[in-house]
Amino acid sequence: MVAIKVHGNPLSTASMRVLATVYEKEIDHEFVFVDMRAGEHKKEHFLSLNPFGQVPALEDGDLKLFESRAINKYIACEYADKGTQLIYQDSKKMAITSVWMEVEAQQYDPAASKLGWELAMKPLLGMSTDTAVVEENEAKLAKVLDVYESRLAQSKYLGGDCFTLADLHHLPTLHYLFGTQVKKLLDSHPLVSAWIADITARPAWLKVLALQSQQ
Ligand SMILES: N[C@@H](CCC(=O)N[C@@H](CS)C(=O)NCC(=O)O)C(=O)O
Repeated sequence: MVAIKVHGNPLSTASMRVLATVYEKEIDHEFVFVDMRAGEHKKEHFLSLNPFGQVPALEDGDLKLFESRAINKYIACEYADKGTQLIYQDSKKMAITSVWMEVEAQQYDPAASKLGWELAMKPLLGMSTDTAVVEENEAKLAKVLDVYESRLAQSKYLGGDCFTLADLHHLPTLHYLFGTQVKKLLDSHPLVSAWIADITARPAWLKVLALQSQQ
C-alpha cells in the first residue's frame, strides 16, 4: 500500500496539526518538506495541491486535500481502526466534539494565531510587535479561556471524556504561545493549565516537536 503524503513545513502551525494526527494514528506516511523560504508553496506543483498556496496538503492515492482541520477529519475517519480514536462513532458524542472543534477554529484560533504572530514570529523576523493588537487579542483569548475553564470542570477533555481532534487542534498554537507572555494568562486558568500539561505530553506531539527541532 502506498503511504499517504503530507506536504508541509514543520514550523507551520497548520502542518504541525496534521503531523500530530498522523502520529496519533500511527499510519505510514511520507513527509514532503515544503521549503517556504524558497517559495515552494507558491509554485505550480504545490498550487496543484492547494490553489491558495498554503501548507499543509495531503495526498492519499488519488485524493488531494488541503485545510489542516479537514485533513485531520479525513484521517480520523478513514483510519478509524488505527492508533488513537480521535473522533466518536456515536453521533451525539461526535456532535458535541464538533462543537468544540468549531470553537477552536472560530473563537480560539483567531486570537491565538494573532498573538503567536505578534509575540513569537515577529520578534524572530526582526519585526516590531504591535502592542494594541496584543492587548485586543489577549482580552479575546481570556474570554475563550474562561469558557474552557468551565467546560473542563465538566469534562476531562474539551470534546468529551477522551482526547479528540477538538483538543489536538490546539497543540501548535499553544506550543508557540507558551514561549510568550500569554503563558501567564494560560497559567491563571488552573483546569486549562492541567489540560495543556496533559495534551502536550502526548508521545505523538513530542514526535512533532522532535521533527521540528531537526529543521
Ligand atoms: N486554514 C489553513 C491555514 C494554512 C496556513 O495559513 N498555512 C500557513 C503556514 S501555518 C501558510 O502556508 N502560509 C503561507 C502563505 O499564506 O502564503 C489550514 O488550517 O490549513
